[in-house]
Parts: sequence; structure tokens; C-alpha cells
Amino acid sequence: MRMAFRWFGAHDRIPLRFIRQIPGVRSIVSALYDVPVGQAWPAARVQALRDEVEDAGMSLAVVESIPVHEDIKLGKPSRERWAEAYCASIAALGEAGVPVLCYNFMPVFDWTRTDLSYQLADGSTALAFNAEEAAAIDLSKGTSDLPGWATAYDADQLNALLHAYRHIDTEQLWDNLAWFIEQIVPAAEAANVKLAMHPDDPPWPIFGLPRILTDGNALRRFIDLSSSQAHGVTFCTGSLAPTCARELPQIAYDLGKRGRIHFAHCRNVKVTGAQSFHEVAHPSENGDVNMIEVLRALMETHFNGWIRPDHGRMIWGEAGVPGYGLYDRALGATYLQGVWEALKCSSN
Ligand code: DNO
Repeated sequence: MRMAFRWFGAHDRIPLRFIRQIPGVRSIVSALYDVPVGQAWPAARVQALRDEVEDAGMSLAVVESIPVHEDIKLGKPSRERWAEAYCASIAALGEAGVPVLCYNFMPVFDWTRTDLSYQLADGSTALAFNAEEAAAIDLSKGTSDLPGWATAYDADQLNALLHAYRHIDTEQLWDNLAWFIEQIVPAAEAANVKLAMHPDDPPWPIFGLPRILTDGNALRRFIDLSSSQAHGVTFCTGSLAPTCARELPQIAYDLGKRGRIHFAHCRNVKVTGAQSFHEVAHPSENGDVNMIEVLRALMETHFNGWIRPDHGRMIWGEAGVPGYGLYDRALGATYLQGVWEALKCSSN
């Protein structure tokens, strides 16, 4: 296991030199944030990002993410062109020596919450999703009502997209995903890049849009789309926990034994009701994820990829990108490494 930390590039309030000071963190997860969705990533820019990270004494281990164009998810004829560009981006990662690509296949919205500063009992704040609040969000004016997505789409753009997805049911989305995997796996093999699909977050359909990578069975079905070892997942405990918290260690064993976990996001959540949860600090006692058993499963299946502490709470008066402050994620990184070290000692 290698501990990594997400960095949002030059605009991140948290500089690389601070990340370098977190014990055990030598690997960075990052991306190019200004390439329009669908366009091929220029190899020189990926290399410049890699060099910047290396100059700070770390390595660029994972690109998270290269967004997948909606036409691919919708199965439109133009998908051929977007998939070609995607393969060119994968090749650019390979040329820069980036070993892992984390990506997702969620229609329209990536991770979604109804509250970005939910108050926890200790005065810290965390991200939350509440089914009733989600049902009350009005998307007819675009994304202005949706926390974290305010400026993403105006009313016309969003209506057109939501309309296009009316014809895409779950099985159609699976077919479109299978087609895309068939296109990109050879490019990943040629580039020596591991593909790490991120599960849907939250793991259920939202705003009438289908979501398919929602639990252990879905991940097993996903893995079966290709026999290539380049084809795998990002094992994200926090995304999956609302549908299958108790099965997480078993899912990690199953996928880990097959060598298909290429990256892990470790985060804890507390389920508060049907399709409702809030995030908590990383240690097992705070939420529904048994982090020790998840890490044990990864260790016993010889996981030697990267783990990053996922969303932290906002603590100690820190302000910043929701879920991505320095302090609580740094505590998460040391907690996860402590558990790993203890498991390793007891297994020797
Ligand atoms: C949220 C992240 C996701 C993730 C993408 C991967 O904090 O875990 O946005 O980066 O879904 O493609």
C-alpha cells in the first residue's frame, strides 16, 4: 500500500510542500482541471504536472479524473470521436509515467450532496446527502440550487441533458459502458496505465438519472466486462457504504483476489435513513465502514496500489474546498497508515 493525497493543482490552497510534510505521503493524485471535457489531454501538460509534483519531492501516482463525455454515456454516434480523444489522453498519461487513471461513469453529475457543511456534534462540519432535501432541489433553473454545482449548467443545457437521458435506462447505460470499456482497455494496456473506475456517489439514481455502479454486484458485473488486468476499480468505501457497508470487506476480498483494485479511497460515513447519510472522521468507530476489515482484506489480497484518505471534515477553523481540507485528511492518512502498520505486524 502506498499513501497518496489529492491535490487540485496550482489553485489548491494547500501547497505541495504542506502535503509533503504529512507522514508517509509521497504520492499525489491530481488532474488537469482546465481541459474542456472530451478534448485529448496534451502530453506536455501531463508531463509538466508530473515534474511539478516531482520537484516537491513526490510522484504523480494517479490522475483523478479524466471526465467522460456525456455523448459516450448517452451512446450517441459522436462517441467514436470522444472515445478516440479519451484513448489519446490515456496515452499521454502513459508517456508521463502515470500508472493509474481514476474515472467514473455517472450521468451528468459526479459526486452529489445536499449539504456541504452539515454540523456534527463536535462542531466540525461534513458533507451530507438527505433524500428529502434532494427531492426538493429544483433543477428547472439549472444547477443553481444544487450544493457544489451552482455554476455547472444553466437551465437550457441541463434540460437538454436531462431530456436526452430519458431514453437511457439502466441496461442501456450498461451497454454504453461496455462499449466504452472495449474502446479504452487496449489503449490502457498499450500505455501501461491501470483503469480504476470509481463507483457512483451516492450509489443510487438521482434526479431521474440512471446510476449503475452502486454496490458489490454491480462492481463484479463491471469487472466481468473485460478480462484485462488493466481493467479495475477504485475501491471507494464512502461511496459504497450507503448501499453495502457490511459487505465492503467481502467485496474488497473478491475484487482484490482478482487483482482488480487499482486504487482505494478510504472514507467513513454514517447512514442516517433511506438514501441518507453524512460523512464522519475516518476511524471505524465513527461510522458504518469497518475500516480495519477493509484494510485487512486489501492487505490479505496483496494490494500494493495507492490509497488516499477521501473527504475529511472541516475542523480547527479551516476553510476550503468541501471535503478537501488539509487537517482531517492528514489525520485520515496517519490513521490509515497506523491501521496498516498494525495489521502488518500482527500478520508477520
Ligand atoms: C469526490 C471524488 C469524485 C471522484 C470521481 C472520479 O470527492 O471522489 O469526484 O474524483 O468520481 O471520477
